[in-house]
Amino acid sequence: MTLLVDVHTHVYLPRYASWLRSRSVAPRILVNEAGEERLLILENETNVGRPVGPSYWDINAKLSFMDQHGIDISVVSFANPWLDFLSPPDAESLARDLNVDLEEYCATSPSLPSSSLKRIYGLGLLPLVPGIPVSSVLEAVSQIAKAPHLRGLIMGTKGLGKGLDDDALNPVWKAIEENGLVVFLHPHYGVDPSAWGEKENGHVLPLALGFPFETTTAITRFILSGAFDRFPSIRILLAHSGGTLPQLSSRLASCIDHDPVVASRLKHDARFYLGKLWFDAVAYGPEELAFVSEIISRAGRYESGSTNTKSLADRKEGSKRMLFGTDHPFFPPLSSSEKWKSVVENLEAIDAVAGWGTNEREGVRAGNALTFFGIQ
Ligand code: 5CU
Ligand code: ZN
Repeated sequence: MTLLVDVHTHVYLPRYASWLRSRSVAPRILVNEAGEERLLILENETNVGRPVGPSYWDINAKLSFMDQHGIDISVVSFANPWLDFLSPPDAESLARDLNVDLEEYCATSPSLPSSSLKRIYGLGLLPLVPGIPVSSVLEAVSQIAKAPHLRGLIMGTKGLGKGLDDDALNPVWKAIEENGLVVFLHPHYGVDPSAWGEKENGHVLPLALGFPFETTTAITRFILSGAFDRFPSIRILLAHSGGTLPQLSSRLASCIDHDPVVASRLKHDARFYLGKLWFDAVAYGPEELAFVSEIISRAGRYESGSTNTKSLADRKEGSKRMLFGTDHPFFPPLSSSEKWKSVVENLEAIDAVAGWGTNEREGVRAGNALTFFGIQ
């Protein structure tokens, strides 16, 4: 039996939860009339908020979720909205303290039976807020690089306030690349809520569509800035299987072909850059996983002008850049004893992809993540 490694699983460590409790506007944790804590993080979220509890901050709750679902190792990351709402001094000191807290959280996790591997590794935080000196961000990169159980960092889409195509981020990408850290790119803001109309649809449109659109725009802007040409070894993992980038990549390439400014900035066809990315397998369906794996494997071939269709072989090759995830503790079941539907669906999807064999399924469940994060 092979391992199962979860690369998309979040925490709000106690120090962060305390910040949220101290606030009177979102993001915040409030206590409702029934005396229960609720989490309010998304703009326009109803005042009811969502349930929040030990699974966000207590390592035993994380481990018991892992045990219930057969997850051997988790690579945990801070949940949105990270430090985006803080002043530069607060962001700097909280990033430093939270990275220490996360290293300790991972270090105190048990080892896998008969192994020197830990059950929990982590992705730290950078103080990415407008107005912060880049030197402070670089200090956080070095801090993370020195922490034995942190393998990279989670990042939202705003950068220093101007997005991921901001030239001011160049020294940050360089330091991340040189230190071999992984960037987990994750959404929080979605898109302009006016896109969702007036019907009451709860969180469905912002989460199902807004989140992936946000990731798509952020990584596309990164690609269009030529950042992959400047930092060819940077390793970026995209949340939610890359949003809509795989589906739109040929349209993107076509639009670039007709835009001399962007075309002259890039060394490669836009689809080439998809082959430099990694994608979580949090897509909830086998057809989506099949499609993403096929597209990312074909990415590099477009430059030769040949896209020769080899679907099944492509799916196998592309699966090497896909990694299982759960999004715990978001989307909990209604009863505490149930298995989490999101986890079950994502595992069943991996099992059902046509054209993936045992090697590909085991790779996506664990092997790819172990290699990607250097867990060995
Ligand atoms: O789908 C997700 O990744 C999430 C997340 O991480 N945070 C959140 O607020 N909702 C959904
Ligand atoms: Zn998430």
